[in-house]
Amino acid sequence: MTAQPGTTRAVLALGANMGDRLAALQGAVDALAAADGVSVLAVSGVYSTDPVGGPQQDDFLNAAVLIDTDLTPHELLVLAHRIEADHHRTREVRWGPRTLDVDLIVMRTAEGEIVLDTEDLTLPHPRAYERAFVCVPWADVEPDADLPDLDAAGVLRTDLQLVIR
Ligand code: PH2
Ligand code: MG
Ligand code: MG
Repeated sequence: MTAQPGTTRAVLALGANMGDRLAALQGAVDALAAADGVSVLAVSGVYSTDPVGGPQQDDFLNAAVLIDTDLTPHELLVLAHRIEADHHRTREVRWGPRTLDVDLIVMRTAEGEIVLDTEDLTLPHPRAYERAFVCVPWADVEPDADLPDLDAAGVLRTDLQLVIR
């Protein structure tokens, strides 16, 4: 589905594997809902997932959020980073453990999908379609989204476990 004229629809992916993971995901949703220029339309279930990539680390909780926003992609990125920082997120190890990760997955205007490749932001998210921990929650919030066949080889969902709906 596309956004209303003048607004942008966006899918955000949330992840956490340190500290109180569920509180961090809920805190991110609350912060998005409270932010100027953002309306939260839907929140996925919360999934327990095996870590993908990076060092050996604890399981993640992952979720997805569908929003409408007046923010530009970079304004939304700044908001995502602010929400991460508010949850004591540090960036020591790429793909390493984190208290909260808020990733921009796709953004769409009435004109279509926003395609962007800048130093700090690439849209659509370059690895989203390979990651069951992104696509499965995404399908919750956008059942009509054009997602890969999640049961097909290459996108495993055996590591996914729905913990809250
Ligand atoms: N995020 C990563 C790296 N690996 N694995 C899971 N299961 N969930 C994540 O959110 C995740 C990951 C980098 O952002
Ligand atoms: Mg991130
Ligand atoms: Mg990430």
